[in-house]
This record gives sequence, C-alpha cells and structure tokens, in this order.
Amino acid sequence: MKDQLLEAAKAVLLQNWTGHFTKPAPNLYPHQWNWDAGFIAIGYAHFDLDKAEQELRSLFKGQWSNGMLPQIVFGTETNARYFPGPDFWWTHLAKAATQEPQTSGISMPPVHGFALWRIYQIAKKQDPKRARAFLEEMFPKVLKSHQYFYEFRDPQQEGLVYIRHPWEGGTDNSPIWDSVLEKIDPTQLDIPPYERKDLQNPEAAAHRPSDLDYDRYVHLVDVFRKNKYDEQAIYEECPFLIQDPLFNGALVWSNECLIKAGQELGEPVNELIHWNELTIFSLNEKLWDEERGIYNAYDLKNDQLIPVHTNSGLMPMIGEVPTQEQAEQMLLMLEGADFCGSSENIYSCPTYSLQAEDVNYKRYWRGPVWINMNWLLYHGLLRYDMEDMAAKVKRDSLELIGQYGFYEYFDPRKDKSENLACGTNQFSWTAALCIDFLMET
Ligand code: 9WN
Repeated sequence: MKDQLLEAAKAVLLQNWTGHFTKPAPNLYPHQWNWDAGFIAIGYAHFDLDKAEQELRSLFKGQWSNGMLPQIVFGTETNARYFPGPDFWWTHLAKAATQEPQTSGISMPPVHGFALWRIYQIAKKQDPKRARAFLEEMFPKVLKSHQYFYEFRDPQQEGLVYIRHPWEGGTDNSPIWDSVLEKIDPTQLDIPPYERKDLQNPEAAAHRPSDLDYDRYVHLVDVFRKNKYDEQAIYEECPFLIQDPLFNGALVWSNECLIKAGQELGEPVNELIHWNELTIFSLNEKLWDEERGIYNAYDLKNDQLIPVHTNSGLMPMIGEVPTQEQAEQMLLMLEGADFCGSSENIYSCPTYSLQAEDVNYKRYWRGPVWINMNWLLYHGLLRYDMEDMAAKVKRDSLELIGQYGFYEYFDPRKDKSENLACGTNQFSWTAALCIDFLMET
C-alpha cells in the first residue's frame, strides 16, 4: 500500500514536470508557482535530486534585483490558459523586475529557507558533496529574498512582514482577508477589463473564489501597475496590507534554517539572528490572542487585529514561536470545536474554524483541508512533542490522499457517501508532501 502510494505520487510529479520546472497541476496551473516549488522540491529530493535542484533554480531565475521572489515565474507555453498571464502585470514598468523569464509582481510565503535545509538533509545521505554545493549556491539567493521582506515590507521595523495581495498569502480567499477586501467596492472603481480562465476547469470551477473576489484581486494589481511597483508608493496607496501569522511563521522557520545553513557554510548570520528575534518577539507581542490561544492577523491599513480563526493562526508553531505553555493552549484550540482535531468524524485540519457561520467545507481556503497546511502543522506539533496530534494529522492526510487521490484540497467531513475530493486532481504539492510523509524515518 505504502509503495503503491509512493509510486503514484512520484508519477504525479513526473507527469507535471515540464523539462525545467513542475506545474502545480496539469490544466489549472500551467506556470511555476513560488511556494509550490518549495514543497515540490522537497518531494523530488527523495528520489531525483537533479529535479529538486532544477525546480529551485528555475524559480530563482525569476528573482527580482531587489530580492523579491515572485509568486509566478511564467513558463513558455504560448497558449497557457491562466489569468492573469504575463502581460497583465506590466512588470516592464518595475525597475527591479526580471524580464526573462517574465514574472508576476507579488511574492508568496517564504518557504524556501526550510525547503532548502530539508533538501540538504535528505541529499546529504545520498551525495554529501553535491548537497553542500547546492546549499552554497542557493543560500545567498534565499537570504536575498528575506532581505527584501525586511527592507520593503516591514515599515515599522517590528519584524512583521506585510502582504499586499491575497495571492501573496497563498491562501487566496481566506476569510482573514474579508474585512479588508469588503472596503474595496468594485462598483466605485475603474477595474481593468479581464477574463477569468480558471472557471473553464470543470473539476475546480465550483469551489473557486467568487467574481467579486477577482474584481478586488485585479484592482490591487492595478494599484501596483499604476505605482510602477514602487514599494513606498504602494505602501501609501494600497488598501490591503496585512501581517499574516502563516506568512510570518514561515519566515521564522526559514530564517532559522538559513541560520543553520549559514553556520554550516561559515557565512555571517548576525543579521538573520537579529531579524528572527524581532519577528518572534512581535508575533507574540502583537498577534498572539491570549484568550483564544491562537495567533491573529493584523490589518496594517486600518490599524486593527483581525480576530478571524483559520489554521494560519496555528502556523507560528513551525518556527517554535509560541512557548510550550502557549503551544498547549493552541493544542486545546486545535482539539476543540473550531478544528475538531481529536474528532474521529473530522479530518485534520480544516482551514477555517468549523464554528464560523460562514465556514464552507468545499470552497477553497474557507474550510477544506489542504495538504501543505497539514504538513506544516505536523512539523509544528512535533516541535512541542505533541506526537499524538501530529500522528493524526499525518494519518488523516495520507488517508485522504489514499482514498480520493492527489487532489488540491478536501472536504474535512468524514462521510463515506460523499466524495471529499475538491479542486483539481494530480496536484503536485499534495504528491510531493505525500512522498515526504511516507519517506520520513
Ligand atoms: C493564485 C498554485 C497556486 C497556489 C495557491 C493557491 C492557488 C492561484 C489561483 O494556486 O492560487 O496564486 O489561481 O488560485 O491558492 O496557494 O500556490 O498551486
């Protein structure tokens, strides 16, 4: 059974491999995505080091001269069906953008520091010299992407990085963004004309974000275009500036892994240590919700906390940001009615609190289980020796995949009469992280 699943997962990655990078899914996502590439490279490291390395090299070819690692590095497929394509972003107006390959004009959660370190650990067992050479090659690039965040996305120098678009958060239509996006009224705005392509995908159409969401996404891109990607001007004008606990939690784990990598390579790491201490401090000082036992996001534009509970609020565990005591409170939250972590009827871990009135079990980031979030949560729980819950998260992930296939996301309600698979099939990070779960010793 394990061997069959493993082989099937490898086949998904190889099928989505384009010769230079791996598509997140065969039809819906024809280009290279930022955090997908990090997860995918971890999966490859277990059976094809060459592809693991190529995956990250290809992604970093799109890195801007200011360090920003773009959300999408566009492939060369001429009739790729995806909106927004390369021409919509007007990145030729951005001083720092690479033009070859073309990219989008936003970034994504910084997973590459911990992906690189994990790949190094896996590769060392196969070929130590090669593993070190790749670590050496990638270390400065990943470091530069962190420098970008601390230089351009942390205006109050508090160590908390903001995102300026929901796609940057990776959790596109998360309910965390609602209160901020609701202030953008598309009927009062001149939204550039556009045509969605994602709804042409029959598998995924029903669960995708709404048209209203897309109008707002496009408006934000328009703000970037009009400001020629000048970060200071965008900061002043952009209505969407959010400090997200998943994003900043990933940053901490990646900082920490870069510190280890730097020490291994004999590179200076003082700046990384300083950034990391500040981010950990501010996550606890500003975003920790003592009453609920979870981290909130912060709306920087309107200067207020966003007390909406998704599993992003649990993610600072991956960087060991909470103390043991805080983590125990988080475990209670995870096991309780919000996420039903200890229930046999719910697959861990729904993305949105099951207590919320508007939870939607099948709609994208508003309820379903996503395997990358489970993989992160699993690693977070292990840092606190919460082995039982970690084992459940892993077991549930593998059961969902084994039963329904390598889908993009899953309805969390255990109900044998319903098909719990959602979104698109043959989804690369589901396969890659399944490999990592299975190969872990
Ligand atoms: C926009 C590729 C990406 C993931 C995101 C996921 C989805 C894109 C979309 O697909 O977002 O970036 O078109 O909806 O939300 O996390 O990286 O798999």
